Amino acid sequence: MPDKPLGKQTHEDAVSTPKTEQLAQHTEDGYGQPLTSNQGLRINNDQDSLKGGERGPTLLEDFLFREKMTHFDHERIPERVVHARGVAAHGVFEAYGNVSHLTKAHFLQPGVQTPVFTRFSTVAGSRGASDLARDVRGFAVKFYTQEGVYDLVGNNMPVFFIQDSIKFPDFVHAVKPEPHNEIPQGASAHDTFYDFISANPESTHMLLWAMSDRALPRSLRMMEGFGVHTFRLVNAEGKWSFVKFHWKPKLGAHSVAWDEAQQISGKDQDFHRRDLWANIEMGNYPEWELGVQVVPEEDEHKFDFDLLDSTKLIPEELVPVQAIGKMTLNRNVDNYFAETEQVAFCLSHIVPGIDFSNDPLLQGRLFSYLDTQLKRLGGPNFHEIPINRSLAPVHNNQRDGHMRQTINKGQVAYGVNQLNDNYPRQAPQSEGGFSTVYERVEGPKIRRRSKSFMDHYSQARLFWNSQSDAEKTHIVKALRFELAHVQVAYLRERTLLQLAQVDHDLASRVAKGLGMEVPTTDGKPLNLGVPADVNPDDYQSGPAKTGTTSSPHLSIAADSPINKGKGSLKTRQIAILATDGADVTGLGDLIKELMEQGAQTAIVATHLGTLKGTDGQEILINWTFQSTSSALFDAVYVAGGGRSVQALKQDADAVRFVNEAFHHCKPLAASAEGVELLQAAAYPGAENILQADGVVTSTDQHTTSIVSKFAEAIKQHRFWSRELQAMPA
Ligand code: HDE
Repeated sequence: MPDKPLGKQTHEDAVSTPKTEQLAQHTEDGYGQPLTSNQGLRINNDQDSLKGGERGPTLLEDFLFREKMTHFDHERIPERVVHARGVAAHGVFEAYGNVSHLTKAHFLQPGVQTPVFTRFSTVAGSRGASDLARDVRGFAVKFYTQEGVYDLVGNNMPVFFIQDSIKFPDFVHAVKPEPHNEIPQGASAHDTFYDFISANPESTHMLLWAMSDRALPRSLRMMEGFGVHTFRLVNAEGKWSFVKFHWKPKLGAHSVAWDEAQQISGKDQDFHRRDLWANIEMGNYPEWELGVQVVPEEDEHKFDFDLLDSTKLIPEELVPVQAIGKMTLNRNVDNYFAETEQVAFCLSHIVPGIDFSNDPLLQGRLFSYLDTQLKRLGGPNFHEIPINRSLAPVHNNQRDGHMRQTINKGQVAYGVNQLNDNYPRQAPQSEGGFSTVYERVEGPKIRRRSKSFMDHYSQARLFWNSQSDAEKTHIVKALRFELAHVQVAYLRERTLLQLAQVDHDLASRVAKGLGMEVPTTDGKPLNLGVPADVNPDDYQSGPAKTGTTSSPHLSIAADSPINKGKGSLKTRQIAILATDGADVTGLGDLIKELMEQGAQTAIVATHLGTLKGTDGQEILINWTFQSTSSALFDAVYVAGGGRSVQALKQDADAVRFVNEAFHHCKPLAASAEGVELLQAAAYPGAENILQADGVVTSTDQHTTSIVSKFAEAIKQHRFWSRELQAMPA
């Protein structure tokens, strides 16, 4: 299968580079060296096993065969139970915030640069699942600081499904493929997920995030990240404040349409992985600002939600996000397994100046990640794997264990010793010794959740209220899709009941698509997650709060704060539809102009090779309608030229290409006869395609005015208004 448009080697490279050089580019390890065993023994035949006679049985003596096969048999390590599918890159974090009064963390002090390794992931699917599943994305950053490794293991959504980590195995079992038939792969649209969701109202807020556009990022480079929990920042005097971490993408936050996501999954299930890889290879390094929301210790109880509850966010209207640094990802991995697969994130990887809070979800994670790494990486020495190694020197009395790499010297392997002058010694705080913040903890030993965690719907409503009309429609459609895949009607009803607590309009729009009525409470409690011997009333959601009713920062519409003023053509993929007989005069200028603004273009035609323009000029074709899809592009341009357009109009795949791009609300442009292809692609309800938002046409060939109008349209990302008009929900 050839590379996709963003691939390292373009079709043009492949055509112009001599065969021998093309092969040499792929020769890395051991180039020019003899083949050896793992012990360095040179091998003279790696093609035949050792046999008793040419046609006889293989001999047990064949140690070379056994070494090779044993290694192969053990090539896989257990995949992550969650976040199995991931992609990662190296980069640098540069701090520039005025934070010394808040934290003593060295890597956060202005001017300090720290190497990072960042792994993005989907949660539910296994390693081979599609990148474009409707799912939460993991956003885990390992900072190799001078004071030790710091891991900020976050997601692309600021809240979570549950409040206490003891429920995590239940939640994960519910969302993962069902145990009897292992269906569906990487999808929440099934009964067990909605069984869990509809019985656990604490999940309702996150459910809306997972049904929103946030769950379908256009690119990993175009999504926000969040530390989710409230952590603490600690300054040199030991004074601490609460903090929430945010990653804000420089390119803005953008998503794709659900129908498009499903098509991408079929056409290129490595879409996000490829996009990240290729853009880093091309020098389009993605960047995020690290921001913090800081709450002084004394303001802990100032909010109408509990800061320790991970199903709640702090609206940016109440506590603004201050930028304190920037992360740039600028180097791809050399080896996926050694780096991306073996990287081990742990919440307990912390540095002085940052500390944990008592959030019960965070506290449980402190146990789970270390435990997971022991299982996945086979023992307690995973910190010695190159990708996990601290850049700060490591000295302690831990010894031995599976796959120990360090060759410790000397006779002392215990603390409090005289033979080694008591080294390695404990470090005072003034020399960077980590010390947990002093906090008085008092209370009965009790298995209970605080009543301050029990408002399950107010912030779900805040999120709903903060969405644009198009985003709301996407949530409604997503829930219709998901619940249509739920077989047991009772679970649909129960989910509608939860939605009705958030907003009646939301529930009734979803219900309409399901051919149902919004049910009224049937006397059953909304929360089935009430422990035995506890008064159920103590675990029911309290009355809805007033407070902030809408927060523009929660939307990713074009005019939302995250996207305002950030429109650009940078890294946008533009398909140019043309085939033999296209009017190529000026097409080169159009392509040049778009590329100068940072876009990438590809010619899509009815056949591969070259196309002959009206003036006899030949242009290299990148893709055919059979080998790519409009779902893989951000915008489409149809070149003029009677013969070319005629051929495209007669090609059902070409017509569908345009039709789908329109359906997915993408910018479209056409010159001269190219306009006819747009008209041929209109579907019922979209007959006025040429007047629709984001459709740019010109009666002349490739004029400068069409380029600038088209560029403006691409900067808008999508024209969801079309969807609202043609496909209301
Ligand atoms: Fe995780 N999570 N998680 N999680 N999580 C894992 O650790 C866990 C949670 C997150 O790219 C596992 O190494 C518990 C919230 C990311 O390697 C495991 C709870 C957030 C990654 C685990 C949570 C996350 C993981 C599986 C409930 C956002 C991928 C493999 C308290 C703040 C890191 C592994 C990577 C991975 C446990 C909830 C983010 C099993 C018990 C909330 C980004 O240890």
